Amino acid sequence: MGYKVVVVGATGNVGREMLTILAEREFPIDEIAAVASPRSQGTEIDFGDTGKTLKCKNIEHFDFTGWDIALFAAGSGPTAEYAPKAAAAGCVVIDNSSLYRMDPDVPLIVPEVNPDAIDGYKKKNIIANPNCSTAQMVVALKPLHDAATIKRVVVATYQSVSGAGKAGMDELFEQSRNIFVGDPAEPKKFTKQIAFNVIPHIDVFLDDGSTKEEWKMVAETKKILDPKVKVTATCVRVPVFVGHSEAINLEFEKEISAKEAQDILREAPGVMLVDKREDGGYVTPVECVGDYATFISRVREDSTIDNGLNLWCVSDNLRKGAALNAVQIAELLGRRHLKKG
Ligand code: 11C
Repeated sequence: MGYKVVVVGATGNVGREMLTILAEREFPIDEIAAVASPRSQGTEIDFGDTGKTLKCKNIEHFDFTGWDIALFAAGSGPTAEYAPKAAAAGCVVIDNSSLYRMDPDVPLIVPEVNPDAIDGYKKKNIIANPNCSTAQMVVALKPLHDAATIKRVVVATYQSVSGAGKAGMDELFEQSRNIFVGDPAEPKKFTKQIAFNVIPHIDVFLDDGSTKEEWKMVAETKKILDPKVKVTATCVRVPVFVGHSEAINLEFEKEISAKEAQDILREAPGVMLVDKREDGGYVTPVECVGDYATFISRVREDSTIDNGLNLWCVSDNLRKGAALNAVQIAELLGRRHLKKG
């Protein structure tokens, strides 16, 4: 016996990836529905490589009664309207937007890091999925934090355009083509040219000069990993289609060598260590696309501080950063709370 699962926002980058991953991981499903905005009603979407095609239903008329789990990839606006309705109808919402992440009554879960926190989901019947740049970072940090207690994280991100949705991907493609043929490369989705450039700005600016993406990395890491860990972030958009990269500097309470960290990371859940200290002996974003792992490379000691390490962290932002983590949460929910059969 399986679950009745709804994917809301099924036509977007993350919604499509959710359907692919549900099929790929053979999530036990009795019935699946693809739901989207009224303008996508009737759009046909593949349910992964199952051979099954789903016709998108209109969110405005969808009744969540009798459905077990809804994976929301719809953005904060539609989520604010429909997630409470789904939750009130008894359908557990796993939400990829930022809307509920900081709600004390909503668990924010990365299954490799804080699985026990899921037990609090019944307060609202909603579970939040973190921001992509946070998810991959905490997967890398958790085993090192357990071993030597992280005091401070300094992170710079190199985030792909797919984090900004299909429009971001289209803009990188069109600008690159336009530059080659000598046409103007006007920014639309991004604030400046993204092709052959980098932009130190993701999400809105806050009063202290940081951006909301940077704030999310701070606040979400504290909620998922440990409120005592200090985090400072600089988030940068780069001309890569899929795959976020992060240069992470860590300061620990206890001594930890690069060799010890490599040994820990080699065994850590969700992590793939690729750290050969030779030409090409590290992972780049194009190599992580379509994979489940958070890849770690370039682990080395930082001799400018006590107990310091540097590392390079790469993951598919549409997978571990979004759809995969949401499906892993659904799997965890099934194992712990919604047992079937
Ligand atoms: C980006 N990280 O790369 C963002 C996308 O809070 O879920 C995801 C935003 C979020 O633009």
